[in-house]
Amino acid sequence: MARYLVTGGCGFIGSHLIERLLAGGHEVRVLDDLSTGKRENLPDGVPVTVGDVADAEAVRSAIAGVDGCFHLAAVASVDRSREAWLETHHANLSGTIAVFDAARRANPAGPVPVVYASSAAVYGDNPNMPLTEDAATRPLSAYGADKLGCELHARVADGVHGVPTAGFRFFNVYGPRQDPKSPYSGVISIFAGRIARGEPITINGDGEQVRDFIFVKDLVRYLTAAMDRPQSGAPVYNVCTGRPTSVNRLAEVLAELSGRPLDRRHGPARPGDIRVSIGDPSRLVAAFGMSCDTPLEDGLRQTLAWL
Ligand code: NAD
Ligand code: UD2
Repeated sequence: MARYLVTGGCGFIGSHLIERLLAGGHEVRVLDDLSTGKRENLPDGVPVTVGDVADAEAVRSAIAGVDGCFHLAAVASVDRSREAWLETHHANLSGTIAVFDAARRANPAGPVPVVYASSAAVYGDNPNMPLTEDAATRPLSAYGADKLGCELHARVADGVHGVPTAGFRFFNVYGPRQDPKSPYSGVISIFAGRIARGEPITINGDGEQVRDFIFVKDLVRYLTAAMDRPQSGAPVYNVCTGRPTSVNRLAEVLAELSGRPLDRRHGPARPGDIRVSIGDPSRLVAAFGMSCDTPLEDGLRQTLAWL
């Protein structure tokens, strides 16, 4: 049994991670500003401190005495990072440095490990698919630039301050509790919500753009495995399946699984939309001995069942 701090624990991915940690008998506490997260995402009894992860004092007090920290708090939206550049930078990069810094003195036994969320957004418009971790990083957004900054500061945390870290570049994550009503939500939760309510969906452009969709319950297994075996050298891993799915195909499968007719409209392509995003999961599989193996249909069924 260990004690963990989960920043952003009231969010979509954080709530699944906490479910897994509690099932493993661990003690969990959360730091979250509830900007997109909800307390209802968590079972009763999980202590939540409402605070900003960029507030160094709030982080120091939340992390005191834990055995490790899962750092997921961020403004998880490329659009928001364009609208509120400096504000999202505080949360996304300064917040991460605050966590690494506090991890140095979190425990009298020494620095504690930090497992943190990065993003496929660090690759930007790199066209060399599938993307390996060694592919060039060329972020196109403030969000992607800040996630890359987190990875650079993880090297400082490890090399200069002895804080073990592991970073995970999530591709397109989906599953229950991804808010279908948020305009910043992923395509799966938007389509699933609209199709289930019998509303039309809008496909941006021709719909033949592809993504590498990962089911949230597959993802959280890597986070806990990395915490169990902290490594030096600030490694980063793609979290992806290596399998492409087009937006058109996604819409068709969702309509079929929900037993609803598909009312699909095509809008203009989203400015700056990436045509193909596929990751190479080889390093992830080699390091952890497991792959993201939930078939898309099964993950979509679970997502629809939650609505
Ligand atoms: P989410 O919005 O559901 O969760 C983020 C959580 O962080 C929320 O509970 C929010 O209230 C909290 N938060 C935001 N700003 C904060 C601040 N300044 N201080 C404290 N708490 C704050 O999003 P998610 O999809 O669960 O994302 C979790 C992590 O995964 C984020 O770091 C995100 O960038 C990363 N990520 C997600 C995806 C995806 O497809 N969902 C892809 C790549 C990376
Ligand atoms: C994802 C992440 C983003 C960043 C980026 C990295 C989400 C929500 N966003 O952006 O944070 O990590 O990857 O490259 O996970 N679409 C439609 N109709 C809709 C909504 C979306 O056609 O109503 C299309 C959209 O134009 C895109 C695809 O679906 O081609 C996926 O869109 P998304 O917003 O879910 O994710 P993405 O890959 O743009």
